[in-house]
Amino acid sequence: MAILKILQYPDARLHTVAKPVREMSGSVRKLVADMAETMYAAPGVGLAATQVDVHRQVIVVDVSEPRDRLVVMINPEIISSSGESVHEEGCLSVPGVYEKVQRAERITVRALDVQGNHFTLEADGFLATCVQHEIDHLNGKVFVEYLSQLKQSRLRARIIKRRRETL
Ligand code: K1U
Ligand code: ZN
Repeated sequence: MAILKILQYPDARLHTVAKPVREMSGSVRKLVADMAETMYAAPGVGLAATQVDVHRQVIVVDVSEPRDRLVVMINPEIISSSGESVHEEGCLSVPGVYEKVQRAERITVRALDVQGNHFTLEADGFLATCVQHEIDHLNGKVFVEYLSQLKQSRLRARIIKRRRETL
């Protein structure tokens, strides 16, 4: 297993739209194992393949407290959603930034597991938020894009300033 490098906003590669996984090969299983290790090490509660510069539809999520309930979703698709909820979100690609985002409260997601079997996940609360955040990554969307244009440009300026200071 390996810890992968996580792309940092505003990297243009974070806006790449991921392609579906066509075959459940050894390289997909290795990617899943490396992504899980990277997420736990960060630490984070989710990670999308886009964030490690692999543009395939693969996400890993674990919102459990003992960090022992890994959910792997390949080619995830939200087939129904209802309600609205607002949670504070963070992102391993935008360190140090936490903002409230409104999303669906409950979702039903259809996906493949690492064996290539279809399964359906019904999620609500923070798990639903996290899965929606990760699926957004696969569609090339970073959570800060839900913020106003003013907040986004202030954020970009802050990140560029912080990077210049650490060079
Ligand atoms: O996709 C990512 O960048 C991971 C992100 C997922 C996420 C967090 C909060 C709301 C929606 C999606 C993170 O994991 S940021 C780190 C974080 O929130 C956290 C880390 C350790 C323990 C608990 C939370
Ligand atoms: Zn993120």
